[in-house]
Amino acid sequence: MIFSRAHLRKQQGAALALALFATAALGAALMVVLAMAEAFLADSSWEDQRAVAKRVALSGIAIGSNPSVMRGDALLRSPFANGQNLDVSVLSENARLGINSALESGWLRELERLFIALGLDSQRASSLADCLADWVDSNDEERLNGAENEAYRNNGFTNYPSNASFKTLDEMALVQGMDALEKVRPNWRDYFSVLATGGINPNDAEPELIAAICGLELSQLTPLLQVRSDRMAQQGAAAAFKDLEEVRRLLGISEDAFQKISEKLALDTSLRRIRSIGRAGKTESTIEAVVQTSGGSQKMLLWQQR
Ligand SMILES: [Ca+2]
Repeated sequence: MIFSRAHLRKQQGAALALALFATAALGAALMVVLAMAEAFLADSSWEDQRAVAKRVALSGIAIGSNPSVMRGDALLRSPFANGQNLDVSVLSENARLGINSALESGWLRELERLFIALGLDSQRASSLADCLADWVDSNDEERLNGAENEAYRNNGFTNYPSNASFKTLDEMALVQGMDALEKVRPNWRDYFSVLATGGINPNDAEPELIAAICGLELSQLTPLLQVRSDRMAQQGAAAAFKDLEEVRRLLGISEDAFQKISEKLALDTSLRRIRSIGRAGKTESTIEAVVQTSGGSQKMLLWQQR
C-alpha cells in the first residue's frame, strides 16, 4: 500500500496526539487517585494509609510502563500534600547483566572480573564463575573450579544443579560460592537479571559493571560518565546515547579494539524495569515490575511488591 506524504504526516500527527493524550490522561488519572487518597488520609489508620501508599505506587507503575514516558520525566517524581509522594525510576533492564545470556556466551572471564569488582578475591571469583557455568550447562562434568551434582549431594542437596537456565535470581543464590558474594555484597542482585539478554546498556548500567564486562579500567569511563550525567541533568532520557560509535569515541578506543567490546554493549530499551515507591503518611509501598514493549503491545515479565 502506498501512502501520500500528507497521509503519513497525518498519521504521525495522530500518533503524537495519541501519545500526548495518553500522557495527559495518565497525569489526570493520577491526580484523581491522589485527590481521593488525600481526602481519605486525613483521618485514617496505618492500614488505610498503607492502602493509599500502594495505590500511589500502582499509579507509578502505570506511568512508568507508558513508552511515551522517559527517564527524567517530571511525572515520575511528584510530591503531593499530606506527606504523599511518588518516586518512580525507569531503567533499561540491560542496566543489569543478563546472567543466562552471559553464561551462554561464555563470558566467564567477564563474570570473574565483575565478582572481583563486587568484592570477592580472585580465587573465589574464578571459582564462582565456573560454578555458575556448571549450574546451567546440560552436562555433569565439573569445570576446574566448578560444582556439579556430586559436590552439591555431598552437602545434602540432591536436586542441584538444575542443568538449565536460571529462572530467578533466588535460584542463582543457591549456586556454590554465592554465599561468599552475598557476604561481601548483599545487594548483588541489583547487578543481574534473568530476563535481560545480550549486552549491557551504557546509558543505565553502573560504572563497575560496564568496566568489568568490557574489560576496561574504571578511569577509562570518566569522559563517558561525565557526558552521561551532564546530559541526563539537562535533557533527561532524550539525551541517551543512541549509537555505539559515540560510546566508542568517549571511551577513546580504536575501531579495531572496540569490535570485541561492542558485542558486550546494547542500547536496546524494549525491556524496562520500573521501581515505583508510593508514600502516604508514615507508610511506604514499593512495586517493581519489568515490562517488555514489542510493536504496539506490552507484556509484564516480573512483578514484585513489598
Ligand atoms: Ca551442569
